[in-house]
This record gives sequence, structure tokens and C-alpha cells, in this order.
Amino acid sequence: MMNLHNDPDPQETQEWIESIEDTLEEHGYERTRHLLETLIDYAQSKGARLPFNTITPFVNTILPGQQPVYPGDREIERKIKSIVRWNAMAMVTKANTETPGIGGHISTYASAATLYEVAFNHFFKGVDHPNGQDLVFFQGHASPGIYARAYLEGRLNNDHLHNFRRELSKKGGLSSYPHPYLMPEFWQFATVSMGLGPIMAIYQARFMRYMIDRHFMEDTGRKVFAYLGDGEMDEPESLGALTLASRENLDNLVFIVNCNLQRLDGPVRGNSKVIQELEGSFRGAGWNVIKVIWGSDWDELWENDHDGLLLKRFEEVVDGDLLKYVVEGGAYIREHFYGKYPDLLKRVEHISDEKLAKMRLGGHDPMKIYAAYNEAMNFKEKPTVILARTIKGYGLGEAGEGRNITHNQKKLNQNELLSFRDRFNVPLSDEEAIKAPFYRFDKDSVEYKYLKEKRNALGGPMPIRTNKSTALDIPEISIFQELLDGTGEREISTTMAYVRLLTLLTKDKSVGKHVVPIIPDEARTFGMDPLFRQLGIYSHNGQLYDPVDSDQFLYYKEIQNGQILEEGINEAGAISSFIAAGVSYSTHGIKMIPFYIYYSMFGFQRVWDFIWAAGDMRARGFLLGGTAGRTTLNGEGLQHQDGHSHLAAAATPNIKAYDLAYAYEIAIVIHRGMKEMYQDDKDVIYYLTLENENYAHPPAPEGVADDIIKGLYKIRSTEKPIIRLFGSGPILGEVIAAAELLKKDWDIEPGIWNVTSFSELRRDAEEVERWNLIHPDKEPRCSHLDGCLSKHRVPTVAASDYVKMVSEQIGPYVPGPYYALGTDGFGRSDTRENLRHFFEVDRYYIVLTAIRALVLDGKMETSKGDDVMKKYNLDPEKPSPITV
Ligand SMILES: Cc1ncc(C[n+]2csc(CCOP(=O)(O)OP(=O)(O)O)c2C)c(N)n1
Ligand SMILES: [Mg+2]
Repeated sequence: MMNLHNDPDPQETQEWIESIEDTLEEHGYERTRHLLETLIDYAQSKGARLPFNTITPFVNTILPGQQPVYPGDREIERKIKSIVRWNAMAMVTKANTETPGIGGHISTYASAATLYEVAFNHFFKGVDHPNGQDLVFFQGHASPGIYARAYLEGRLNNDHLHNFRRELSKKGGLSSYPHPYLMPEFWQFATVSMGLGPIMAIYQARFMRYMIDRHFMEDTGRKVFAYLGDGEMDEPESLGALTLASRENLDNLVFIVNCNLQRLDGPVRGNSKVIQELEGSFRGAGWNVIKVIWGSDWDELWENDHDGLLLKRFEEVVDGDLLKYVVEGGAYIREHFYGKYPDLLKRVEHISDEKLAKMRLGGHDPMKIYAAYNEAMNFKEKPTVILARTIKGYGLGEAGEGRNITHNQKKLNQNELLSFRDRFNVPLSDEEAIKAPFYRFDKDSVEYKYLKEKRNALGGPMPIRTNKSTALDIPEISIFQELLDGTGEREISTTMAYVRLLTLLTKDKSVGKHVVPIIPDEARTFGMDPLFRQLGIYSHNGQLYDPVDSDQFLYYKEIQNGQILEEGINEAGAISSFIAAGVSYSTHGIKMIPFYIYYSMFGFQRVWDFIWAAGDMRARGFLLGGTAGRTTLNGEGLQHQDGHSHLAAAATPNIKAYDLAYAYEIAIVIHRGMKEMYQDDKDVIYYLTLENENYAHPPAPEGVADDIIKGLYKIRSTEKPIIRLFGSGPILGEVIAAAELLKKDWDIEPGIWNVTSFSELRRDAEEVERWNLIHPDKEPRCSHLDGCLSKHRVPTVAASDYVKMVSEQIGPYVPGPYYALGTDGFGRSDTRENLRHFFEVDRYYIVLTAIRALVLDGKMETSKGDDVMKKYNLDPEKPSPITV
């Protein structure tokens, strides 16, 4: 099938082709490849300027003669697959008939069924496989098919299927998409936010390699599979990390892109070919690409395409045409596709219209799919992508096969149900079929036995999520004694305190090696570069060069068993590594402690969707927003100064967020976090903001650890309080200075409290409030805020380096009037002092607010406010930081 059209000298071309054919026959592929490569290099060196082309013809990569023998019983597998298809469809139809609008997807799984079934029967390794479990990222909205198979295997029951998308049902239901948080024994990975799956899968495969290279486990050939939509590949994250996978030779990674040519609204690439475009991207990025476009029905036509006319015709048409052929049927295909060239039309004369329409595509042909997986399993040195051509809504016929509406098809009517039953030979009578019942094979049927046997041979059911890791032996907090003791006169930042802690922790004999420091090209900013030498930067290839600083003690050391993941300027990749390490307790049965430190602004704001997914997947670890604080990070300006990540953190259910002021608080919070996550097995993530302002750190007061964890502790009491101040993180310094001004200039002595976590305080208060609400007959419970503050209902002024909503979140639960100062508005580059004045969080504004609070509380005369303004030269015409 050569394209000999538009060729000025076809005879000469034919001679070249024949000599290649001879070489192929006599010496095989390797030799032919070598010859061609040599010719290309030679031509190139003689100035031939060959065009760069990453795209191969629109045909299958694996030719029929290269296909292995199919090891399964095609007939039994077809029956099983048909029933899975039926149950998946019935599940969604039932759910939407009974609860209109509950949603779900029929057509995605309909297109992907063969891709999954071949893998379930022949490839996916379960937890009991001697080589260990494979990791599988299922395409999120194909979930009905995955549930339907689990039902056939007896893992789910009628109630589960019946209550698809009704998880709150008394008898239990099934979550819409893969959510490990909601089904922790079933799903491993959260995939339905399009684009996160592909990049997370790449970093999972890379982390698997890391664990092997660091000798935590053996290389037993475990694989990471990721099932993706062709529409999903438009997300920048989907393609953004492809080169990492090839650079690191991740032959443990297999992508399967379900190329049904459609997304939600219509064609993915109506005017071109998505498969070809993806091939170019993947090949260009160094992947092994296997195109599975045509099923066995096409083998003969392709074998007879000696002059390349069929190929030429296929290269002319675009995906929009291909989709039209699916919908319009055989006569249309004959006229509009083959009909363009009389020679081509002749080639299909012997094929009926009906058959023309039914010629199976690659993604629906188990033989072709098996061959592709088989190659992917054995391919060395490169990751593999299988681009499988499928039909969205396959088998739905009029109800949506290949139609633009198919993605949103949520139920079939009676006639459509009957056609579906006929199409897949589902053994149900008309009367039964119109009720869309779930069908199950008997326990002693050949089908049931077959599917059980296949799974047993592969190590048990999939998907399955386990949690069998052993607890880590967390050392006593005294290993951080120097942080607990304070710094004396020495001024350091909380970032420096953290780096010291990490250094001490990685030296610990028991947990040190479980620490996974992750950095996106910012280690020097945070003062972490000494760790390069101490821990080594992970690189599968070691260090192939002599680094420019090799003569120095702290040189840039890349090494195969390096501990640090230096991810480059790639926050999406770094958070994917955090996730891979954070779920290692489940995926590898080994608890790892990721410490991912990044420029705070490029954390939640940039990758919150990943952090949300990390929560869903029950990842554990520490996120550290470095150089945080809208005014504390001073010179960098608007796009660097984070004053709102704590707002996002507060809204993320399993994040425990802390804005810390002192070194001992860091030691206490991280130590407690390690115990909670790695000893007590709690699925939480700790988030700490760290700053770069240098000041002296006091020693830890006695007995404050529990209160630090709860979010509030007193650092200065007063005899007869009439007002109290809350300070948080770096702004605590301003609060203490304000207290001094209040005393010196206004003879007021406020109590001072250190808020380590507004969000933890709010959660506790809300929970207590809720409990009291629904237990009116019981003795009311008391929140930590109440316990600390209810003795004096005096006004409270809170100041932080975050937007006011961060501190305002506890407003309703603070006894007495509550005033919040914060850093709302876009950042600026200036000095810390000027910024704090600009955002009105400096000591003078704190004093002003305190005095006003006392005026409103009836404790001071109204004129005092004006006195304060004058005394500190506060400008009543100063523009607001929010609007200016
Ligand atoms: C980030 C994100 N944006 C939008 C959606 C909504 N959505 C769900 S499925 C879908 C279309 C998927 O098309 P494709 O990836 O081609 O999968 P197919 O169903 O065709 O296999 C869309 C837009 C989503 N889940 N995630
Ligand atoms: Mg699609």
C-alpha cells in the first residue's frame, strides 16, 4: 500500500520498493531499518534536507503477520463482554429512569469495552500475582463498565448496581466516577478531572522506578496502565510530561487512548485526524506508538492495496468524514468514500452494504488489541501508547452510535433496549429486556468459571485498593530539640527552620530514608541546596557528566539511588510525584513521607485540582508553601505574593493547614503530622506556609503542643483583659509590636494569642456546634475556641498575612466582637514595612482597630480613633488596597 499517485517516475519508485521488499524478506526488519536509517543519514549529510515527519501512514502499526496467537477463548470472552456491556448500559438506564437527571455515561464504556476486557482477561495483574499488582488509571466516565464486570465477578451486588450514583442509599451505592475516597477498597486513582490521569500515571511509573532504584522493592515488571479519552488529550497536562516518560525510559508505562474521535460536544478533530496528531506528539516525544486503527475485517483490503489507493483515500478524508460513515451506513460509505475512485469502488464490489458498515475497527477487535498490549508488555526502554480507533456508543445504533449527542445519552427506550439486546445476543426475553435487568452468569456456567479463572491466574480482581503497609517508627520529638530550644539571639526564617528539620529527619535511622523531598527548581531559594550532596538528586541514569561545581563540597550530585526528586519548573509534575509518594502506602505497601516544598503562590492557585485529587486518593504527606505571605515575601510583587492559599486549604476537606510563626511550632506540627499519618494511618495532608522573614525564635513554652495542633494558644496573658489580639505566622511580630504600642501610648494591656490554624479552629467549632444542634437534650460540648476564650467576652482583633476571609472564618465562633485585618487585593513589590502599611496589617492599623473595637464596646470615647490616626500619621485619604 504505497502511495504511488502524483509520482513523476513511478517505475523508479517501484524499483526502490522492490529492493526494500527483498531486504525485508531476506534480512528482516532490523536490517531494513538499519539500511534506511543509513540512507537517510547519508542523504541528510549531502544536503537533501529531508522533512521531519513523526507521522506514519494511517494504518495499523502491527501487521497481521506479526500478531501473536490469541491465548483466550474468543467466544466465551465475547459472551462475557456482551453481558458487561449490557449491565453497564442497564445500570445507567435504570438510574436515570428511576431518578431522572442522576446522570452517568453509556457511550464511553461502549467504545472501550474491548480495550478493557482483553486487559482484564490477559494482562492486569492483581494483588496476589507473584510479581505484584499493576496500577491502572481507568477512564473516569467508563466506570459503569468497570462496575458491571465487578458485578459479574460477584464483587458487587444488585443493590450496588441499582444504586449507581446514589451513594447515600441505605443499602450502599456506587460512586459516579473512580473515587478512592468514597470506595477505598475498590478504586486506586481519581481520574475524572480530565488531564490529571495522564500526568499522574507518568509520575506513578517514575516513582515506581524510584522505589526500585532506592532498593525499597525489586523490579518485577509491574506496569502502570492509563486509559484516556482522545478529547482528554487536549488538556495541556495530558501531553505536558510526555518527554519525562521517554527521557526516563519508563517502559513500565502504557497509555491506551480510546480514539472514538469524539468528545462531549462533537468531533475531537473534525477537520483533521486526531490519531495522526497524537501519533506525532507521542513519537516526537520519544514514545513507542502502536496504532490500532483497523480490525481483522480490513486485513484483506489492506493487503491488496498494492498501489496505495486505499491509503491515499483514507489520508484524504478527515475525522468528520469518518464519523459520518459510522452514522450513515454502507451505501453512503460506498458512494462517498470508495466511490471517489472507480478502482477503489471495484475492490469492495463483493462486499454488501451491510458488511461494509460493519467492518470492525481496531479498538473493537480483541486480536488487534491483544497484539498491541503484548508488544507494550515486552517493549524495552520506552513507554508505549496504544492509539485505538473505536466508535463512541458502539452498539447503541440509533440511540447514539457515533452521534454527536452520544456522550449525554443517559437511557435507552424500550425499542432501543431490544435492539441492544439483539445486537449483543443477551439472553433475555422481550418482556425481561425492556425492564433493563442486570444479568449474571450462574456460578457453574462456563462464562463465570472462565472469568474467575482468568482473574485468579492473574492474581485476583481488579480494580482493588489495599492498605497493608506497616507503621513507621516515628522518632521522639527530641530529635528536633534545637528547634524546640529556640534560636536565642540568632534570627532565622521559618523556611530555614524547616530545612533544618528536614536535615535532622533524613538522618534518622528509622524513618530517614522514607522521606521524599520534592522540589520544583527552587531548592536554592529555600536554602535546601546542601541536601543535594547529602541526599543526592534522584536520576535513574546516575550522573553522566562532571558537574561544574564538582570541586566543591556541596556539589550538584545526581545519583541513581538519590533521595531528592528535583522536578524542574514543573509544579504539575511535582505534585504528581507528591501524590505518587503519598499513596505509596497503598500502591506499594510501603509508607513514604513526601515533603513537597514550592513557591507558595504556585501551589493551591496553580495545582489545586491535583491537591483535590490527592485528597480523593487519600494521599498523605506534607505540602509546604515556601516564601508565603502577601507582605512577608516583599520584593516579588503581584504574581508571587500568596495571600490566599489558606482560603483554598480551608476548603479542602482533608488538608490540615498551619500558618506558623516559630521554629518549635514547625517541629511540633510536623512531628504530630507524621504520627497521625504514618502511625495512626489517618488519610490527611498537612499544609504549612513558611516565610523568609528573619527573626529570633523563642523556646517552646511548656504544654502548648496540643493547642498548637488545635490552632490557638496564648502567648501573653493580662490581669484584667479588655481586649485581645490574635496574630498568625509572620504577622504575629506586628501584633506583639502593636501590644507594646497599646501599652506605651494608650495604657491598654491586651492578651496575645498565637493562631496556628484558623481552619482547624473553624472545623472544630463547626463540629461542636453541629453536635450541640442535634443533641439539644445533652450537656453542650465546648470548642477549643470556647475553651480558650469564653471566660472574657472582650473584643478580639485578628491579623494575618492572608486575606481577611482566612481569619474571618472563625468569626461566628469567637466569643465577643471580632475584627479581622488581612491582605486583600493584589500584591506589590516594596519593602515589608511599606507593604504591611499598604495592606493595613501593620502595628499601627492593629492599634487603630483595637481602639475602635474598644470605642464600639463602650470602653473608650469616640474621639480616641482620631487620636490614633493623628499619632501614627495615618492618612484618612489613603486609597484602599482592595480597589487601588
Ligand atoms: C477538566 C475537565 N473538564 C471537563 C470535564 C467534563 N467532561 C467529562 S467527559 C468529557 C468528554 C470526554 O471526551 P473524551 O476524553 O474523548 O472521552 P470519551 O468519552 O470520548 O471516551 C468532558 C468534557 C471533565 N470531566 N474534566
Ligand atoms: Mg473521545
